[in-house]
Amino acid sequence: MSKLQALIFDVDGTLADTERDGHRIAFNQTFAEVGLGWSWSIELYRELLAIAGGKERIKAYIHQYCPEFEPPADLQGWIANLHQAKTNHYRQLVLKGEISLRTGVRRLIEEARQQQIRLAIATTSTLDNVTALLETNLAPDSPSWFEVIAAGDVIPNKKPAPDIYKYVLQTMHLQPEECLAIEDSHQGLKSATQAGIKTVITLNAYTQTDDFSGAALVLDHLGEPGLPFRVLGGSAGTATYFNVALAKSLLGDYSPFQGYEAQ
Ligand code: XBP
Ligand code: MG
Repeated sequence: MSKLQALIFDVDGTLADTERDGHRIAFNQTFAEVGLGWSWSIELYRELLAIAGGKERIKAYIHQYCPEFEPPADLQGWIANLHQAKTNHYRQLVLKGEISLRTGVRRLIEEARQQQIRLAIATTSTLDNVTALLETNLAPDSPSWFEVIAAGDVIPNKKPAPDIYKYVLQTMHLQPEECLAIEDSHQGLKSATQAGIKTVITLNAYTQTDDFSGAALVLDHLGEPGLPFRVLGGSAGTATYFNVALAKSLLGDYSPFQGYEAQ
C-alpha cells in the first residue's frame, strides 16, 4: 500500500494567488471605510506578509508604522472588529469571482479524489475566506471534500509554527510520513516540515525570493498536461506536471513513471 494517504493544501498563494489583489485590497477597503488613512502598497504588503495572520499583521503595522496612532483601550477587540470587516470585504471579492484557482489545483484535487487520496487544508487565513474560495472556484459542496479545514485561530500559534499541520495530523489520525504538504512560502514550508511533513512549494511573486531549503520540490506552479511546470529545486524526474504519481514518488513510493529519483 502506498505511503501517501493525504495531500494537505495551504490556501493563500497556493490554492490561489489571494494576497496582492485579494487580501491586500480588502484591508485597504476596510481602512478607507473607517477613515484610518492607511493604505498598504504592493511593496509594503510584501513586508507585512512576514507576519502570518491578518489580525497579527494589523497589530504589527500599528507598532512599526503608526507611532502617532492612539490605540483604543481594547486594542485587541478593536483589531478583531476591523479584521471581521476586512474578512467581509475579502469574501465579497471572492464571491464576485475575482480570485481564481492557480494552475493545476483543480486537476490535482480531482485526481486525488478519484484515487481515494484524503484531502485537508492547513491555512493561517480565516475559515470564512477558505469556504468562499472553495465554493466559488471549485464546487458548491467542495469544502466537504476536505476532511479537515484547519484555519486561522483554531490553533494558538500560527505559521511558521507547526501547530496547524500537527492539528491536521491529529484530527486525521495520520503520521507525517503518510502526507505531503503543498505550500507557497518559507513560513508555510517551516510549519509543515517542523511537523515532519514533506513539502512541495509552488512559489509566487511574493514568495519567489523566499528560502525554500528543505522542500522536497520547488515549482513555479503545479502545471497541466499542456502547460509544463518549471522545476526550481529538487527533482521531478520526467514529469512535466504535478500529479498523484509524482506525489507518491516524493514519499519514496514506487512510481510507474521511470526516471523519478525517490526523495
Ligand atoms: C496566509 C496568511 C493569512 C492571509 C490573510 O495564509 O498569512 O493571514 O494573508 O488572511 P496561508 P486573514 O497560511 O493560507 O498562506 O486576514 O484571514 O488572516
Ligand atoms: Mg500561503
